[in-house]
Amino acid sequence: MSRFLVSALGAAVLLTMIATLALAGQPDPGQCYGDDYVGVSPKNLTAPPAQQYVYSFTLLDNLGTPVAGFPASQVELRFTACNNPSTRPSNEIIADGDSDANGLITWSTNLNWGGGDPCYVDVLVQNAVFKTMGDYPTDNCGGLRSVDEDGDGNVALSDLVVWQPAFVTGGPAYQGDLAQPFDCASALADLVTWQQHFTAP
Ligand SMILES: [Ca+2]
Ligand SMILES: [Ca+2]
Repeated sequence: MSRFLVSALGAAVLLTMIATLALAGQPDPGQCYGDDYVGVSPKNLTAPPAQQYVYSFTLLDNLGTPVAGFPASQVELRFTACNNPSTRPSNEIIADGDSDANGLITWSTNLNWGGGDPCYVDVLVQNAVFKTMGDYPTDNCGGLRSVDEDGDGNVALSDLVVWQPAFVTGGPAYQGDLAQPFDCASALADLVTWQQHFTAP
């Protein structure tokens, strides 16, 4: 091998190492992962904890190492595709807190609003799309779940009127599948979640 080739190879290896190190510690869209669907409720703070909606996303860098302490303000759920009535305070909702030691970042407090919708929802990290949750009917299970189905800010019998046909006919899931973990099916467990939010203070 010529001396030139050896030094060129050495430089290439060095550049790759530098690039790898530069990206280490930053969330990598190819490594990060999260839940496939999200649910919201205007009673998410008062419903029994096991029935409260939580959206989880895990931040990993290019080496698969957890990114801890990543600021909540830079990780958002984006609802711009959602057009049904809703009480969400804004179209981009930041996480509840910074990522933990495992890179886990969650939304629950900030999902305290209502309105079901067939829309897709994006996960943004520093304004870049890291994940897109499916919309209905492109994804048969897609869409934003809410015990406040009609998005008027109350969990009331009018929402049960929306849930009931989805239960009887088996869809759409975004209206009938209200219990986490979302399984795409509409069953009595989903009615229990609705009831627990309905009776919460
Ligand atoms: Ca309602
Ligand atoms: Ca279900």
